[in-house]
Amino acid sequence: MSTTQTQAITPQLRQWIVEQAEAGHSADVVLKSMLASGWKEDVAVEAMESTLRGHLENKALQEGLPPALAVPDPGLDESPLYIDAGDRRVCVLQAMYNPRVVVFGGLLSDGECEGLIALAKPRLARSLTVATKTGGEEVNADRTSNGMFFQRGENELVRTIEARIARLVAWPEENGEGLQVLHYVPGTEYKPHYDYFDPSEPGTPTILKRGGQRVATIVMYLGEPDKGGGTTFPDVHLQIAPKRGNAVFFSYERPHPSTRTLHGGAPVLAGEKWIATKWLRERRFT
Ligand code: PD2
Ligand code: ZN
Repeated sequence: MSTTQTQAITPQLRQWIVEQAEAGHSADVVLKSMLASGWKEDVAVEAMESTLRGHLENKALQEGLPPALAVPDPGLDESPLYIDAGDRRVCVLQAMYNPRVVVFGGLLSDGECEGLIALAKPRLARSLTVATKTGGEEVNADRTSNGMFFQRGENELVRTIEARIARLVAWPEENGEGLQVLHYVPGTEYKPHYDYFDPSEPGTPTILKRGGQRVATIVMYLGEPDKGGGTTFPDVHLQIAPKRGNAVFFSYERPHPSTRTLHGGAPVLAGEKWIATKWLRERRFT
């Protein structure tokens, strides 16, 4: 086949790709075999990606999983060391694909961390969680921090950070819930949980009216504890150190444990931990 001709991704090709995957051949092996048969690399990669994505989605739906949603994501295909987040260059320290977890260095300056803490301090109260039975809010023994919410765009510092995050993970600012600041002292923690709303809970339809599902979370570390207080992902035995100015981003394309996004804030053992959490919804959050 001439290289100037467009190569068509036929149903037969898609079926062959699925058969190879089901026979246990790795993506690398299948790609090499396609290249050896004269497929152009970009066409082969696109054929494999779209076919396997579609195949996995069909399987997931057959197994009764909720459909996959579009999610925010920092573009890391070319493994950049830094991302231009508009007003700041943010470092990519670590990236994982399943679950999708990205650790950023220097998302916030020390001054911004201190500014958020100072604005939040007078407004702290015992943290609540969403009451999934009713769609309201409740005190929860699994979450023993104190916290507060800023309104979206409430002040210049909040607006700056919201714009930076929107650019960093390519997701509209208006889809974000208000920034939440949390304060943990020794002994307090946030036990492992999922940030999405469980579709089987009776209060979930009410919650979803305000912008649909949560699809991603960014936890920004504002103040470092001396010991403990890492953000944990128990399914994959991952723990992120709560280093000031750094942040962990994770996304979940369906409200289901198969995303492996179970996560928690480990108990603080010494010193104080301050974080700011930003939850991102499917649509405009109202
Ligand atoms: O404090 C944390 O590290 C943490 C852990 C899990 C925060 C959240 N979840 C959250 O705010 O959703
Ligand atoms: Zn969480």
